[in-house]
Amino acid sequence: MKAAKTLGQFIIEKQADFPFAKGELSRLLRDIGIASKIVNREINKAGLVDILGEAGTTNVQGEGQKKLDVYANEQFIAALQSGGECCIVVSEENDEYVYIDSEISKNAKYIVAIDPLDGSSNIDVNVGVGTIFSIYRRKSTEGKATIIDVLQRGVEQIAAGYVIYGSSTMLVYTTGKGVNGFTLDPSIGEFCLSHPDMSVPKDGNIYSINEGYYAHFPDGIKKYIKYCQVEDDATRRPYTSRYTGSMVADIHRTLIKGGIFMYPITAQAPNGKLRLVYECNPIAFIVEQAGGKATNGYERIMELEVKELHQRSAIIIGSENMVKKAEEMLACFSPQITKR
Ligand code: P6P
Repeated sequence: MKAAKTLGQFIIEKQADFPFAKGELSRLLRDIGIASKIVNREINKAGLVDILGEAGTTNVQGEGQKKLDVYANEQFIAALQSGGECCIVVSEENDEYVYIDSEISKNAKYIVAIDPLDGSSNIDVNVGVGTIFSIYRRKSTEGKATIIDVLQRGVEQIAAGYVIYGSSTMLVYTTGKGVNGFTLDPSIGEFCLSHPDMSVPKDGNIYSINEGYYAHFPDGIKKYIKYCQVEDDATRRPYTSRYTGSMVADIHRTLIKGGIFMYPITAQAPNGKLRLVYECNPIAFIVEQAGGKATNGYERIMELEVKELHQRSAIIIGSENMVKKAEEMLACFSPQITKR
């Protein structure tokens, strides 16, 4: 039986993809892998010890922070601080970016944007939650990195990934040369290559959207939902609806089975709900690298201008042909009024 390839071995092997790499990115990815194993351990215990429930604080989104949110955020920031390869961390849990001002990080050239525990409202009901991360190279070459280094478009990402803490724990990432998935083997405490060269089927029959907001969706989205439900066409079977309320879980399913995930603008969220920097852009990078498509309904997610840390965006993402169909319906029934 062939020995499983660990994440560490894979990262080192792929380092050759970067002729000028001196191992910093490899170390950064390994730091993230280590922190996710620590977070995974606590999530698996969540039902057993009192680390559920509100931590009594709220994050920049004004959402009640669950203790695991706070714990996960601390673990990832600590891992990035000690790794010495990261100069700034942007986190959903921090109003401002975190500048890592330490001796070992003084020459660090990477910026990491992270949603440390996405979908955390699902923790109490044991539905998969996830970590999403995005890695940029700082644009400035000297002095202290600043907000200019952070506000980069998605096309500038050099790596992105997610960890899904579900029925098994997986880390899925890309450095721009395809997408690979690693499953945590608890018996050895290592992420092992389990899903090499992941690709999104061009077509699918699963649509994923919170239909509770149906009344508030743009007409084009309403038309697309009805298209999925085949109200007017005897030649097609209805699609299946799947929505967990945890973006990482819905995206992971889309990556493996195909389908479309949509979080459009609504009356309550006129700019969309999901965050561009640490949710939409990293997930878009992964899905595009797997052959899928990611837009806000009108423009490619990764080309959207990034104006602020916690900027929101609508997102329509998944199987290329399904996203194209949704875009057609938006163009027809909800033409873009102003360039976002
Ligand atoms: P709603 C979780 O809070 C999250 O950020 C994503 O993981 C998820 O896709 C979305 O929000 C769910 O939002 O409005 O459907 O509950």
